[in-house]
Amino acid sequence: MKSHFTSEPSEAYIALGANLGDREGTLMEAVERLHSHHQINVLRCSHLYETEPVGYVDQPYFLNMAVAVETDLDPHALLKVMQDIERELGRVRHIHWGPRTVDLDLLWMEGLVEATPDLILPHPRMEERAFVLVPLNDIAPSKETTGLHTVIKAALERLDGKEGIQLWRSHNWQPGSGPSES
Ligand code: PH2
Ligand code: MG
Ligand code: MG
Repeated sequence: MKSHFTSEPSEAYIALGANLGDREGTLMEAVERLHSHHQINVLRCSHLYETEPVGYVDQPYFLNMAVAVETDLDPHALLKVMQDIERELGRVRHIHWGPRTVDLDLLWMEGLVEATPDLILPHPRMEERAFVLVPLNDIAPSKETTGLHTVIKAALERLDGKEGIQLWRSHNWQPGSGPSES
């Protein structure tokens, strides 16, 4: 655990996606930047998946992944860090659900149900999106009390398979050692 935590950290899950430029490099950089924040510790990192675009289909395939972090930030402060990373890595907002250099979505935070104009938790569309659920399934502990695992399992069954989701790279993230460096 990082020594900087001032209060008991909680666990949070973040989905990442990219479909422009060096997708893998950008995702890895986003994970590094999350981890290098003094109040965020990346605990687990999913494999990387290449996924068919959903919603707005006339755009390049995405790479998607998910991470579990621990943090003592409140969800709005965590979201602000995520949006800063998106901006620093060159994200420009053009088309709703359109192509993006990098997208970080806060999915779920331990014990939190929240509905404010800028943040809804759990993420309202995560149960409909295989490109979120498949990576999340890699990192959600199967023996946990929070019910996240149960939600993922049930949602994946309802989704009737994982069409349009291909394993791109199996991945075992360690701080400072993305797969491109090893
Ligand atoms: N993100 C979207 C819209 N569509 N499709 C895939 N496959 N992956 C994404 O991350 C994605 C998408 C809006 O955030
Ligand atoms: Mg998104
Ligand atoms: Mg987003």
